[in-house]
Parts: sequence; C-alpha cells; structure tokens
Amino acid sequence: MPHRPTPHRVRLRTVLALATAGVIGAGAAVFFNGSASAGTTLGASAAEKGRYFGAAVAAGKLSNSTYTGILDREFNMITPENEMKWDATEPSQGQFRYTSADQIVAHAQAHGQRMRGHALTWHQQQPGWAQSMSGTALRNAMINHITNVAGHYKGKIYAWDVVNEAFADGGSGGRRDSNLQRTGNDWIEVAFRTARAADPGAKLCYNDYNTDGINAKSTGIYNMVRDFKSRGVPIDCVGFQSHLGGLPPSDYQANLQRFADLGVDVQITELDISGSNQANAYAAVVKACLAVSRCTGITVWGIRDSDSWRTGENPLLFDGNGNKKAAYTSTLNALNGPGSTVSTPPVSSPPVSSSPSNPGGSGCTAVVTLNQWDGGFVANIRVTAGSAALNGWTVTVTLASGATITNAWSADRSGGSGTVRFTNVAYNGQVGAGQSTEFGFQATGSGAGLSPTCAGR
Ligand code: 9MR
Repeated sequence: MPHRPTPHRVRLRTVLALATAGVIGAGAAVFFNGSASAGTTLGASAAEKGRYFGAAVAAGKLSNSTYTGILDREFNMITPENEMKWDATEPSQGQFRYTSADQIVAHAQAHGQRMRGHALTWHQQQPGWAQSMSGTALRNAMINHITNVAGHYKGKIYAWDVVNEAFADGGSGGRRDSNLQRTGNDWIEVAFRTARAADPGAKLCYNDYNTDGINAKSTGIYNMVRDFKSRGVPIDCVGFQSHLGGLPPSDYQANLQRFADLGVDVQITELDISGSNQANAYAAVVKACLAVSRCTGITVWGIRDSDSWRTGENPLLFDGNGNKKAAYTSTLNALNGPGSTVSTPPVSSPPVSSSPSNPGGSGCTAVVTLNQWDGGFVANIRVTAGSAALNGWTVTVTLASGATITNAWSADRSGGSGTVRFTNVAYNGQVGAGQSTEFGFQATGSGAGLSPTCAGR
C-alpha cells in the first residue's frame, strides 16, 4: 500500500476542475473553547452559525507549539489524519493499538474540541493481514474491527466515517472494486449497522471524493443513501471531501442540498484547495455550506501548507510558518457573512426536560426537522433526554389528514396515519442525560403541523 495514493493524486491533478448539529456522544462537547471570540476565529465564527470548523490532525505534530497554537485557537473539531485507520488501530488481527489516536482524543477533550472518527472501513490503509483476506473471513474481520474501534471510542465521537471511498470514479455510478466489495454488495450496510450497535450516539457518515457536484459518482451515492433511508439502514450524514483545484462546481450547493433533502446531514470533510483562485474558492465553499441548513460543518485537511498531503500545492489556510493566508481571511469573512442557522439546536444548548411544544414529555423532548416536497416529506425527529438518562422512549405524532407513512427508520411504529406512536429500537433506547438520538420516517401528503411529544422510560 503506497503511503501516498498515487491514483488519487493523479486524479486530483487531472480532475481539478471538479471540485451537519446532531447526535453527540461526547458528554463534554462544546462548540468552541473559552478563549475563542465569535467573529475572530474560524471555530467561533462557525459556532455562531451553529456549525463547526475542523482540521485533520497528526498525533506526531501535537508536540509542535506553532501547530497546537493554531489548532486550539481556530478549530473546534478534529479528524485524525491517519491514526484511526484500520492499519493504525489493528496492525495484527485482533490486537488493537490506540496509542496515537487516544493522544488526539485526549487533546481534543482537553481543549473543548469534538472528534470526527476517520475511517472505520476503506479499501486503502488496510493492514497487510486484511489485504490478503477475502470472503466470510474478511467480512467477519471487518465487523470485529468496527465493533472494537467504535466501541473503544463510544461516546467520544461526533461523527464516524464508517465507509470511505467505496464508489468508483468515472461514469458508472457503481461501486469500486475492492476486497471488501467482493464480500458482497451488502458490506456497506453491514458496516453501518455494526457501527450503530457499537456507538449509538455517533453520527454515521459515508465519505467520498469527486462527489462535490452532481455527477454519476455522487448520484450513485445519493441512490444508496435514499435506499438506506427507505429500508432503515442507519446513516446520518454524508461527507464531501472537497479536494479542489479552484472554485467548487457550480452545482456544489445544489448537490449538498439534494443529499440533505434525503434526511441526512452533510459535512465538508477534507477541504483543501490549490490554485490562484484559492481565496475565492474557500469563500464559495463556506457560503454553500451556510446556505444548506443541514450542512453542519467544514473540516480542512491539515493546518499549514507544510502539513498538507498535497506537497507543493499550498492548499491550506496557513502558510508553512503558521501565518494566516488570504484564504484564511476570505474563509473567516464568509463564515461571518449571511447564512442559515442549522435546523437542529446546537449541541451546546442546555438539555430541556420539557417544553410547551412537548406537553406529553416526561424527561425527554422531541424536535422535528422536516423536508417537504410536493406530495410527500421526510421527518427526522431528534429525541433528547432531560436531566435523567432514558431507558426507552415513545414519541407520538399526529399526521395531517391524508398523510400516510410509507417507511420509518431507527424506531418501531404503530399506525401509519392519524396518531402514530414510535418506540425506540434495541440500539437507541438508552439515551444519557442531555444526550440525543434520532429516528425518522417518510410519508406521502403534508407534514404541516407535526408536533411530536416524547415520553421517556
Ligand atoms: O492525508 C492522508 C495521508 O497522510 C496518507 O498518507 C493517505 C494515505 O492513503 O491518506 C491521506 O488522507 C486521505 C483520507 O484519509 C481519505 N481521503 C483522501 C485523503 C488524501 O489522500
């Protein structure tokens, strides 16, 4: 396995024209640390819009004070650049090694930063023993890997990239060939179900590149997400890596929006931009995210140009000496400009044990986010525990006349029209004090006037 993925870099050079607040496991999560002033740092400005601003971090650089100085001043979300990948966390089968990843998590916790986990499954950076496996043995090894790694970090990860880069480049819109794909087309949904069982509080994301505009690859992923939602496969978010060579494609925002309309959060997960139009391009990405209410945050893939995997392209916001670049200023200005607030409450909001909109609430609240189109809608409902943990919950919703549920996910339901009751399933009944979980449903008709009530056990 080459250290730097040559095909990926070649693709970046040749296809350069191409271009989520939610369920939080981390009890200590806050949006920005106390020293950050709104409007003057990336993290604080993003937080003012109900979003995060993150960076990929290498454990080996945490001893560099220039690096950590910028990290802790500017960023409130961290993705380990390599330390949580399969080769790093399970170098020998069944023997797990978390030293470097734990160092990053400890840093994040000490500085009020949240974590994106990256990546539970990928065709690259597999340990040698997994690369040479196939069939049932590989499938079982994958399940064991996800169970252990997501279990080790249970409650500490905002969102996991459960599956990374599983779709093919080019016009097929289909899956990429890999040893994992050859275990059966259902490997992705098995990965997501396994991750949900291991850490029910983490958002579960699918993450990929060259998906920034509406194209065959992003449409293949779109169809998969729609299918997962319709069948109740747990998926909460889609990551758009956004390794760009200039302005994002003109349909960048529309592409984010069409995924959001399926009922998932969207996140910019590995942003870096080369080229002379860099400052404008960063601003365009930020504006697109702010215009999509379910775009919950942006992560840049490194801090200084010298930290980037794209050697010599200087695609980041700080120069090699740690000075702010023009792209930094345009990014900050864009964050401070107009933009929608997220449709779900920021995670730093104090938990509410009851509210007027939840008259049946005993120890929990239910908040609905609606995506209505002509003739139907998707409702995502966030259940938040009050000051005591829940051992189960029931949410009651009264549908408008003529509305009928076609499918639901992450909850059992009784009824399909009129008054419908949703009860937790096995993996999402236990909700810690102040913590949240989500379920949803799709229906025909109008979603007007839904006001869910929540009763806890
Ligand atoms: O930045 C990462 C680099 O240090 C590694 O050598 C490389 C190995 O494949 O992975 C890089 O990160 C990748 C990320 O995990 C997934 N999307 C593409 C990123 C750039 O290659």
